[in-house]
Amino acid sequence: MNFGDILNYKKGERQFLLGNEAIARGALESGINVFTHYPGTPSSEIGTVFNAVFRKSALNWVESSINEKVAIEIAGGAYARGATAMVAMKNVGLNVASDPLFALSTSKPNNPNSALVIVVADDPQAHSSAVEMDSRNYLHLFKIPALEPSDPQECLEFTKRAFEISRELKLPTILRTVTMVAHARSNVLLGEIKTNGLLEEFSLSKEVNVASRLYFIDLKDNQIYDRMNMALKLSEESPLNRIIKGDSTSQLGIITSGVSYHYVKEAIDYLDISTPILKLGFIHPFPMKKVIKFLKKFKEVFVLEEMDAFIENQVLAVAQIAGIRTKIYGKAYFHYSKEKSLLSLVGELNPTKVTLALSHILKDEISSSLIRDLDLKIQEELVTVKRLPVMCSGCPHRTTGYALSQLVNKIKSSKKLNVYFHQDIGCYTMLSYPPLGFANIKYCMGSSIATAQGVAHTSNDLNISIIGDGTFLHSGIPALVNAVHNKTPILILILDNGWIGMTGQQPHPGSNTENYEGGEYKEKIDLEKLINGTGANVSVIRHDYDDEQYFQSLKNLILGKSEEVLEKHTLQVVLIKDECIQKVIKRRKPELRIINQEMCTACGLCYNQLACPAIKRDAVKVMIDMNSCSDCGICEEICPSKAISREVE
Ligand SMILES: Cc1ncc(C[n+]2csc(CCOP(=O)(O)OP(=O)(O)O)c2C)c(N)n1
Ligand code: SF4
Ligand code: SF4
Repeated sequence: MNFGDILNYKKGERQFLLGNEAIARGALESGINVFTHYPGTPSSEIGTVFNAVFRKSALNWVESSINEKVAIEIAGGAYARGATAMVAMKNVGLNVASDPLFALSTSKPNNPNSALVIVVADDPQAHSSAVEMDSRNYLHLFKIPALEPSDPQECLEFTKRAFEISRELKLPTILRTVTMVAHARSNVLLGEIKTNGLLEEFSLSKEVNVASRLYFIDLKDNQIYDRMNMALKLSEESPLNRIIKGDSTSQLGIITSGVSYHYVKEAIDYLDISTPILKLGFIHPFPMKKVIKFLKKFKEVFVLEEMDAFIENQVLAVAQIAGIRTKIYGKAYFHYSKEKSLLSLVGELNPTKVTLALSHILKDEISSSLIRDLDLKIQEELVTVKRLPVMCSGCPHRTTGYALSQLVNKIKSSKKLNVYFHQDIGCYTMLSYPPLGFANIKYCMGSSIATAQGVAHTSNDLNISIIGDGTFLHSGIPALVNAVHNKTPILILILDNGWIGMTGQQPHPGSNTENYEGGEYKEKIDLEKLINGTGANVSVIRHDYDDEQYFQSLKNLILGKSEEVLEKHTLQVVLIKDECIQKVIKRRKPELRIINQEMCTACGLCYNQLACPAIKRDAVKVMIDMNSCSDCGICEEICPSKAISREVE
């Protein structure tokens, strides 16, 4: 199935869609004019769909922006002008977008069609994130409405509703998903694609679009809180907050939202009970009256949600305000009690965890053998093998990491100092894991160049920043300018693999987008010129696959530049141009390599220290797995016995 097909599906059809595809379809059915995003798992496919359909659709503009701040500002500009706009990002992306969003949510566009939906995809268990962050906590700060779908069908419907709410209230509206919704696939009943068209006439009125002290206090009073009250009314009356009836004599009720609703349904089926459920889809503002009415019916209520106790805490507050004595269970309740192992505030929920927690609440009504079975089941689930993430075979970052591994001890012992690695966010983050282990500090995208400065100002050691091209463009440039301005002696390695590798090889402004679907109109930013423009010393090295001395040249360059940093107290930048192998293998037929068993001494350099996953050792020999090898050729260059060579046909 092709992501671009979404435009061809007709009203009334059922298509087997990803949650992310359904969101894109929902936006197309809402007559979207402008889409921007910054890739980040689990939100990236929304951008892939829009990039694939852009030129064939009625959209005015689609872009993968340089970062989330710019993405939301572009969408926010279009929104002020009267467009129907969407911006998508992952959880931590909202941190980057939060400054403009705060101001944006206090403004009020003057145009009747204006609507802005912000899709934020959270990642419980941090499967593909550095941190586990619940973006819902921003809702109280921004004071904007938010919806949370449970499955792909709701992704489509809630997206459409989010645009309507935004248009009606003139407030940006958040659509919050989690991995298991964004990446779930199910049949989705489709509506009709709409082409809204932009009104020729529009007004950009200063009073309603400018967040400045002069207008802000009035705006906050009249617009933000008034609009929040209107949003609250919508939330109280919304069918997205609905009760699923159960046993009318049940002493227990369940309040849930998002994917947890499906876990609850599975748990109820498994335990063969019929508990009434309040399913919240319009999660902010919190529908207090509806919740109070629900609470009053039960002796006990169980709140189930992914990540923080966001809903549970509001249920507790509402119960306190209304003087309701219903006992409230939830993740916070279990987490802070002796029963933490039953349900924790950390990690991802699943049907077994939910069933187990529910069965413990209902322990007097459920057979003890069933609870024992569940306990065993969860123990089995916990023994899943934990594996470290690995870079692809042939990944250029492995080559750089291996070069560093050969230099570090040399520098440490000859200069009698320490070498500190400042890591950033990208596939190269995996260099932090064994056998290489290059990471002393790693915070967030773009932080490596600044953390290196922090340590350099307080020690004489060598500080090396490792940052990818995508991350450098996203948020590394200000820190580079800062370092140049302050003449801070650090070594910056920019691992320019041409793409945003980690999230699926999406383009960034420095990518050659000629071969990228929908990207032919993009101008490629020359990183070398950009860095030169800051006044930094930059040396460039390219991986040419015919150069059999690439690894040696890379090593020499990094060593030379490290010495310059230490001896001349200068800032040095090395731009390593070695394309992501996942892109290279699409254009080049790999030349496979073999190991000559007579020459191989099983020294371990290639399979242990370079740790290429395509090279394996069993009891008798070292071999290259032809299905995994991607022909980077580095093993051939580093083998001390010259045992590795190209396969001759
Ligand atoms: C604020 C933020 N936005 C998005 C992401 C998702 N993400 C993870 S790594 C990455 C960029 C990786 O690109 P690059 O630095 O070029 O390294 P590569 O993966 O190509 O090696 C992105 C966008 C994130 N982690 N944080
Ligand atoms: S996707 Fe590209 S950059 Fe990421 S590990 Fe694979 S080869 Fe390396
Ligand atoms: S580096 Fe060469 S000698 Fe060492 S294990 Fe690999 S193939 Fe054998």
